[in-house]
Amino acid sequence: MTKKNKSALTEKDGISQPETTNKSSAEKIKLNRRKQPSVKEFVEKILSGNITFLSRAITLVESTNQKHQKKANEILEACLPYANNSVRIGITGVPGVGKSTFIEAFGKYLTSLDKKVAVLAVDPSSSINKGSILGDKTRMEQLVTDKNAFIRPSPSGTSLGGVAQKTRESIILCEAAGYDSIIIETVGVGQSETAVHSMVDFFLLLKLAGAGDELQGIKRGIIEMADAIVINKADGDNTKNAKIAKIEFNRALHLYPPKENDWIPKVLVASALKNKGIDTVYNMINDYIIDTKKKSFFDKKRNKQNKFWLLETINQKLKDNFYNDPRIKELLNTEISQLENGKTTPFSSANRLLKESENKKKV
Ligand SMILES: Nc1nc2c(ncn2[C@@H]2O[C@H](COP(=O)(O)OP(=O)(O)O)[C@@H](O)[C@H]2O)c(=O)[nH]1
Ligand SMILES: [Mg+2]
Repeated sequence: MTKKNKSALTEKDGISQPETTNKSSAEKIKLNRRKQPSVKEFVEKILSGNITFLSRAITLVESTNQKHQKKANEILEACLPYANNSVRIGITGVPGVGKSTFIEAFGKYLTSLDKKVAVLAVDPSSSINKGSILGDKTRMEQLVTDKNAFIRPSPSGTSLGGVAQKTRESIILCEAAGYDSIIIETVGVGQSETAVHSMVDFFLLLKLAGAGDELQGIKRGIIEMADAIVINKADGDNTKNAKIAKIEFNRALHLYPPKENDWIPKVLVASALKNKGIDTVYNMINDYIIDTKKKSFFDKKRNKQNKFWLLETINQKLKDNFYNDPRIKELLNTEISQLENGKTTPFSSANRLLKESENKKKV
């Protein structure tokens, strides 16, 4: 059994696969007979909260097949009017800090409040090491079996832009399926934190208490992005250190200029393992949402994010079209060897390539 197959997430994914579901046999037969349901059928099923169809639609979103993408786009457009009604929370932190454990505890807390929780991930490295950050050490065993939770590992892809776009689209599908709490886990590699920050309402940074000097080792820019820092593993011998760390982070955060919405990032302590402080984190996020909705900042931020993703998607598409063009691929190789032989400059090479791409479009 591969590492991936052992993960509880794969089991969860399994629940969503038609072959292994407990769906009624009539539904199974229907799914088998007509391999690809219509857009209308997809949308109806998603809106009724059908996990099998939600999973299949996400698979279409993640597919690189053009036919699948076209269908995915039609499903997305039809689902859009039913989306948006959720709180989107991003969670980041170094590996081992307890993200998965925290998401499990937090997710269970949310479902205990009758909320429906979808957990997605942005991990561009998952396609390289074949693992998922959601499926590593902690498998969220309780959350996977919760009927009000839907967990989906990171889409695979070569570029962060691609992975992030697929996750954003999956958010829309999950919301249309009635998930009112969307949690997006990311590991702090490269630009993935920035990507997740630009698709969530609230961005949470998990930290561990160290031996003093708490700001050491914290990535530049992450403080500006975080709406809250939660010092995890505040249990046992670590309880005191966590409290000290809280004071230090609070002091440090006050040195930063206030955010656009006047929100001063909060620092809390929690123990994901012992289920301590989870309710406090929930209340804080809730206060934030109420406050930013009152000030219309909530919608403003989402609009800004939509605009950002519009431009981002255009950039991505332009690049993909360019680099995937076989003519360009060939010419690029020629230009590179010309460049290596000192026969041309990067700028004239680039111009020739771009011109070639333009010419091709005209014919
Ligand atoms: N003592 C303690 N251990 C924790 C806590 N949260 C997570 N852990 C442990 O830390 C390890 C890494 O946790 P995991 O959730 O997989 O971290 P991730 O890599 O950030 O997702 C696991 O062995 C967890 O049991 C906590 O609050 N207290
Ligand atoms: Mg994890």
